[in-house]
Amino acid sequence: MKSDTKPNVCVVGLGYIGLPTAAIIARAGCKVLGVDVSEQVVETINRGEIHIEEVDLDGLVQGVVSRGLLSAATRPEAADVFVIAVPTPFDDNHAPDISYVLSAGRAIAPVLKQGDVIILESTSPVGTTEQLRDMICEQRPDLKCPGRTGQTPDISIAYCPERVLPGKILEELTNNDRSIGGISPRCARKALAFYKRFVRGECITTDARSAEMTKLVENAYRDVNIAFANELSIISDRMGLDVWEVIRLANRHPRVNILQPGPGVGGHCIAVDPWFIVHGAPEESPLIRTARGVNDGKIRHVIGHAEALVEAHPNARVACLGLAFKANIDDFRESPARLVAATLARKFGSRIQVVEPYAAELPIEFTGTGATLIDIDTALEECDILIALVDHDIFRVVPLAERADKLVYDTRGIWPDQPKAVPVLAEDLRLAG
Ligand code: SAJ
Repeated sequence: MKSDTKPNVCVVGLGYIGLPTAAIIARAGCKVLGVDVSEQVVETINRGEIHIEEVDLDGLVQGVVSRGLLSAATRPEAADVFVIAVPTPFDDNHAPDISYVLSAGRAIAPVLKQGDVIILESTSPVGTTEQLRDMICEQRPDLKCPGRTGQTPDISIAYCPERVLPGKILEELTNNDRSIGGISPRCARKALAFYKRFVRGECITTDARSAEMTKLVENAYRDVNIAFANELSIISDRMGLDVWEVIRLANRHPRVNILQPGPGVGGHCIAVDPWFIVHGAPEESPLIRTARGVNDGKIRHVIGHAEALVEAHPNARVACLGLAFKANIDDFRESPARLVAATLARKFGSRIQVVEPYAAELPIEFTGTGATLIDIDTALEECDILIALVDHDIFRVVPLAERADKLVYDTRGIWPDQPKAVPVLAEDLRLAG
């Protein structure tokens, strides 16, 4: 790849990160081939359409596909830069599964040539980029791999995690700073030159292992801080305090910035990535492990409270507000709100209604429960109990006048003006019932 010509790029994995990344690289003028194992995803993208929801992504993909800069296929082809953005889930024991990363490496190995740059973006346990390198070395003994030879390597390999927020992916892909961890400093420099083409944020080079850990640490930091807020909310319930009032006041301190309690932590990153650290250093990570337990425990706490409230009012109709894992998005995967609503639906059947403006129908686990999907106006007209599970703007703006006579369990603190007539302790609710 000559530095003055635009590289051809192959992006492996066209999910929530891979597709926006491929589109942004194409917008910068590089010819991009997106690769995905799903024929359906490939066909959708080749039509200029998208299979995921993300602000402004549809127009961008449509534009770069119609200009011939982005196309998709199920198999990689020769390119100058390869970007791997495939999932790294964990198993039942919270052990990370890097098999998708390794199969992506196996898929690109046959088309690699001298001068190519391989970049791993998937969130990965420390050491994964080196494992990827070792695997490529085995597949292509004819290529000199970085860190495995004293000579100048034929290819460069680096780790460069994304750190974008769903709902703001395109903006953050361009503007956020990036850590770029090379297997060697030379690899980092090659990857840096590539990211400079489309990233406006600062790109900071380091080694691959530090970059891998940085990504995990960022999400563990947030998890630990949300756990603090969630623990405060459980303590406040016990003491009969309004946790949002306490946090609001504490945050007036110039060096205190407590996050917001909620029904637990959802999504595919913050509730997952801390386990990669715990798995790598189990004895040394009691705080990070405990934070995971506190945040998962908060889901059970909310279910217990909600069940007690519904049981205490046998004739009341109940609206669960929200299924998404956070505000103003249509992503229901790994969502505490969805788990709470489904648990209530299984237990209380048709007494439970769900309001989710981002859903066309209820997810599969609601089938046969008798629960139905209704809109917010119907909920406000027909339901007696409101359980606020997601802080969607459309819920926030409901004025007090329309909910003053309701029993409200607000797990997100969206209605600070709600009269606190509802007993807060599950024990109190049982007594009240
Ligand atoms: N949440 C709270 N209270 C808060 C903040 C969040 O309960 O004060 C909950 C949310 O409701 C949600 C969960 O935490 O259920 C996660 O939401 P989030 O907005 O904190 O983060 P994600 O999962 O959408 O994206 C995170 C981001 N990481 C950090 O902020 C450190 C993002 O920058 C990463 O790129 C992304 O994970 C990722 O892909 O790793």
